[in-house]
Amino acid sequence: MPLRRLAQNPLIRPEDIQPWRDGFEVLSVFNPAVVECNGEIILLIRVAERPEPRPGVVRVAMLDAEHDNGHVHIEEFSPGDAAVDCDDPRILRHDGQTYLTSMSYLLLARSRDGIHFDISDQPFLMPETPEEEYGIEDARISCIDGVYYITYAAVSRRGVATALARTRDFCRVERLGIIFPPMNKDVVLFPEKIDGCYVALHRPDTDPYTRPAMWLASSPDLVNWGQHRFLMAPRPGKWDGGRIGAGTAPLKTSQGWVEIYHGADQQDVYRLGVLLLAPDDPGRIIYRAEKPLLAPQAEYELEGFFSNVVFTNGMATFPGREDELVLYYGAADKYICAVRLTMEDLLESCSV
Ligand code: MAN
Repeated sequence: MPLRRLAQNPLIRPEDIQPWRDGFEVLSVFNPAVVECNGEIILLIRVAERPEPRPGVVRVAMLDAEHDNGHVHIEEFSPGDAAVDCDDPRILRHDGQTYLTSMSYLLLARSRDGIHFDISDQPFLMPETPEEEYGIEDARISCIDGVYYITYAAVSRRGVATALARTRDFCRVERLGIIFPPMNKDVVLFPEKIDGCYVALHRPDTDPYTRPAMWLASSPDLVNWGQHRFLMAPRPGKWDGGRIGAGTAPLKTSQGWVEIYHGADQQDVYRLGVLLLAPDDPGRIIYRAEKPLLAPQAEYELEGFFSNVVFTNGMATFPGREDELVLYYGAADKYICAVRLTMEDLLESCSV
């Protein structure tokens, strides 16, 4: 399918943002939630910061769990210590405990043209609760009846949970607590009720039984979720053979719900693919892409903090172009990029 990477990619880089905390550096700006609001495109950027490095130690930041005051403290580990495992740059394991090598928060950016963004100088949402001890990550936004609902991963020593927040104006934000307990992430909300219920895609971690798969759940009020139904699993040997998870908020089209999801293969290369779900029953898959829509190819996707990753959390109508979409994505867990595609091409790719 014809996809056009924006010539201005990466649109946002770590150096565009000042560290929020003294003594920290911005490692990555990536995986933004996306929504259109009053003629603007709004991104909720995941900013990952880490304590400035010191020679001979790995420094890990986390919320000060004893005092519920949003303060962080830093623990230092020696990479030479046999009990320390830091093979994956994203995490550090020590004595049966897993930590993150960076701490993320959510930052708001606005744009009228979808390309140039005004980035706020104040955080939109900071880690605050014990379940957010290691940070908050990978938001998604769905506008339901004029209210913007934000789902995000809350990471702590208790695991990765998904929390919900809501805002009407992107100024004030209200936390509604954890809606899916650990281990569960990649939660996206359908923008309207289906058959009288709110619906979400979610991704429980089912290790060691099977690879993490996508599920559906329903709710009367967006807070209490039940009626869980299996949707689809990774396909070993294919581009989405390792792990999968929902990406964009499902988009209502003439042919059904279009969902762009991520799939990692067994070598941890992250790609994006298209899914079409039946309009009246999102548990019925009309189409699932055999080939990815977007795969790491550009230099900024092949090399970064975690290489070979494209990961989306949202898309929007391209400003001024009714028939065109702009899909935002995190590239190599370091940058924010976007591609343009037409609705027609997207729907055509789903017709089997
Ligand atoms: C996980 C999440 C994402 C990240 C990918 C690739 O799925 O932590 O935030 O982009 O891994 O590292």
